[in-house]
Amino acid sequence: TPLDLKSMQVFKGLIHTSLQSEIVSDLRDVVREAPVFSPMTPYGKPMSVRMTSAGRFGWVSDRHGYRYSETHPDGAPWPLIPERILNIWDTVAPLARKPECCLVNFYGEDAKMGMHQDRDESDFEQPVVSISLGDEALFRVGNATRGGKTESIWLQSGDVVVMSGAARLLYHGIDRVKYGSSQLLPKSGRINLTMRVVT
Ligand code: MD3
Ligand code: FE
Repeated sequence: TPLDLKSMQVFKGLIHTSLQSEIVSDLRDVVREAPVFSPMTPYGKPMSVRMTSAGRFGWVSDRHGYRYSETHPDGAPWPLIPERILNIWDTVAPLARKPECCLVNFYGEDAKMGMHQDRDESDFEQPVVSISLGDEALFRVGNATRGGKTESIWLQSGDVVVMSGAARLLYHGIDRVKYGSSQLLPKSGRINLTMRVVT
């Protein structure tokens, strides 16, 4: 049974440790085909989070700004979203369309993600599903406009968050990672998978 935080659904510990490890090995295959990169912020500074994607679309950023692209910065199409990751979408969002993007974010020791909205998709009726792996992270959720009261929760390895309805357009971000808090990954750090319908 999910915990409701500002109408987002948090499924604590939905993914058991053996499935988490299998997903990490699926991600090694994804990264071999689509190497991680440090996207540039619009200010010309690299983001502290490194990323890659799977699915029809991936998230890229360059001098034109942030956008979805059907190709990796190296020009190749993105790898398919691994079946085990699609199965989690189907479990928590059975009525939704299929995800067209699985963004893979890598957080090292000092990585964070500033407060933002996910609003580059064309259908906000479709949910966003997030999977946390590895070190725990302090997740903050605010409101549909910038500012106002926020709530924070620690996201741990195996937690799944579903943003739909009123939650879909809330500002959110990652304040910090408790580096070394999980044994899942050989080198510590956190991986977040964010699946979305883009078109
Ligand atoms: C709330 N990622 O990639 S996941 C992102 O942990 C992103 O890497 C964070 O925000 C991360 O855009 C947070 C949880 C999440 C994902 C999507 C959301 C929260 C959301 C969409 C709408 C509202
Ligand atoms: Fe986001």
